[in-house]
Amino acid sequence: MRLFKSAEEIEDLRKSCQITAWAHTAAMKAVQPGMNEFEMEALVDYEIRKKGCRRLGYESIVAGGKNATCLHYRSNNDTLHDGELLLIDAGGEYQYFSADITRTFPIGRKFSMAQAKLYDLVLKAQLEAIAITRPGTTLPEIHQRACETLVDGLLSLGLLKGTAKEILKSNGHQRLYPHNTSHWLGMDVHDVGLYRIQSEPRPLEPGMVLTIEPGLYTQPNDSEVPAEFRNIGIRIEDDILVTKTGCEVLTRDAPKTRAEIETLRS
Ligand SMILES: [Mn+2]
Repeated sequence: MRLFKSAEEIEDLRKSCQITAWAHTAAMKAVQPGMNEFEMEALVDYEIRKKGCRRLGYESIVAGGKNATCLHYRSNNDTLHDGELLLIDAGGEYQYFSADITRTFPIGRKFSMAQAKLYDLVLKAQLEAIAITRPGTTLPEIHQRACETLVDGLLSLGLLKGTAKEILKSNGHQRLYPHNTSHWLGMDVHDVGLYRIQSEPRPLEPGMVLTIEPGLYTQPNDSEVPAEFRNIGIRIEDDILVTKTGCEVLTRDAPKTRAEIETLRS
């Protein structure tokens, strides 16, 4: 019952996604070097609640700079520095339905060259994964598409060595992309519902809602990563409704191209 959303449930999710998208946009406008992560956490919380969400769907991740390379960072109490990125993973809950959005943007005015290259790659992987999301597609196929795009890009940027085929087979990219691309979304942020039926990946059907959230995370001491690319954590996450003919990005109001983000930061 919870895996397939009714028309009324989709309207509630649409609302939580829209409110959460506005809150992320407000955060992009508001951040300034010298602020603390908890100030940004409070701002997102306020923006979500003031539009009618009664609570958050989960504890927010507000991670500046190297903190974003720690996947489940929850301390949210560090100072934000110019030249670094801020990753916010936060979602409001409206009528018990939770959104789940991640955006990553500069604390200063612009992405550095290295940050921009990794950001554009994550966005490309996300857009390509969204493009194949329709009835019949499976979550492993979506993950595979995201991984293929990331690996191709990481090879050309010099963060991985070898051939794409070998890397994908041996999961050599897991060092930089250590999590999955999707989960079900609804009353719980990781909603209930089987991912496999008789051990086979379950094909998507209209009315299902999932996240698509590729990312890249480079560690400070990773000698295989060129120095300018180290200590960067980027994730871009949207909430996707499967429709009869394709999909609808419920969180489309949250800006995610570099041009849109840098306009908000200027
Ligand atoms: Mn998520």
